[in-house]
Amino acid sequence: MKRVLTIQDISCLGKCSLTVALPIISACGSEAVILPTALLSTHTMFKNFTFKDLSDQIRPIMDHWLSEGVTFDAIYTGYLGTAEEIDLIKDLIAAFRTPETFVMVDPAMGDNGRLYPGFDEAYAKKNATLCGAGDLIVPNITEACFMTDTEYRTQYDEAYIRDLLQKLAATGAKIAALTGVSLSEGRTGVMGFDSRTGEYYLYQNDKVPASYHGTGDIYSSVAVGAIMAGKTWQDGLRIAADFTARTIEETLKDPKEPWYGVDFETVIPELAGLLK
Ligand code: PXL
Repeated sequence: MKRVLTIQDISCLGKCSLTVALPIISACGSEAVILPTALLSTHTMFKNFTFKDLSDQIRPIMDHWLSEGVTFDAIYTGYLGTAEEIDLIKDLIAAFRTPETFVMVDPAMGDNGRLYPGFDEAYAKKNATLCGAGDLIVPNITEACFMTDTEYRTQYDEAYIRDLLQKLAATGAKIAALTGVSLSEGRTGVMGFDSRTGEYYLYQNDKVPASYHGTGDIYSSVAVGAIMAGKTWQDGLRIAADFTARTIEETLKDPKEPWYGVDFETVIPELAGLLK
């Protein structure tokens, strides 16, 4: 069985980061190992959330795993918390990486042209250095713009997306993918760029007319799960887009505040079909 280490926060309530990654990676048939970076009462779209930095635990946990000879088939990072923590995570990746390890970085830090509460431009730039360690990186357009000093636009064409992908690849990431890319009316999806071959991959599906919080974490978890299940990076990006769209469709049946999170739970049984 493949073993995936996922490194991100625990938001106790609010359907994001580890509470999403764990069930989805398991449902894709891989073992999910977690390294929590911070403990929050809720995600940061709630008011008055608590935040406990757990970075002092990273090195002791890592040293214990190293002494036990633990290995990982994939390392997948998401929302981290502090710039200092990113350096620790880079050390961890270097310590566990083998030529076979698949490293996926989701530099989760913003959306809709803004960084999430608590993050600044220095944090974004630090995340760009983490992206440099990625075999696959999956920022949204907001995150990509903050990491590459690019103007954020809501109206754009394919040339703007290709330019952003090339700037992302310049961080050192082997494959850069941008999520939330809409290149025609009523369609949305993902565009990827493999810097080793120069290949672009565009996948668009019908845009569900709603935008929910936490969809990025669902997307990334399915992508890494699908790739660990033997899919190519292109198929991983496509399956993750289809699954995420389905979760939004499901959520529309039971409308709740868009900042809360999406109902991915009832769509999990469909993963098996998507991964066939
Ligand atoms: O990736 C979304 C996310 C994860 N973790 C925390 C967040 C958010 C988005 O706001 O606040 C704590």
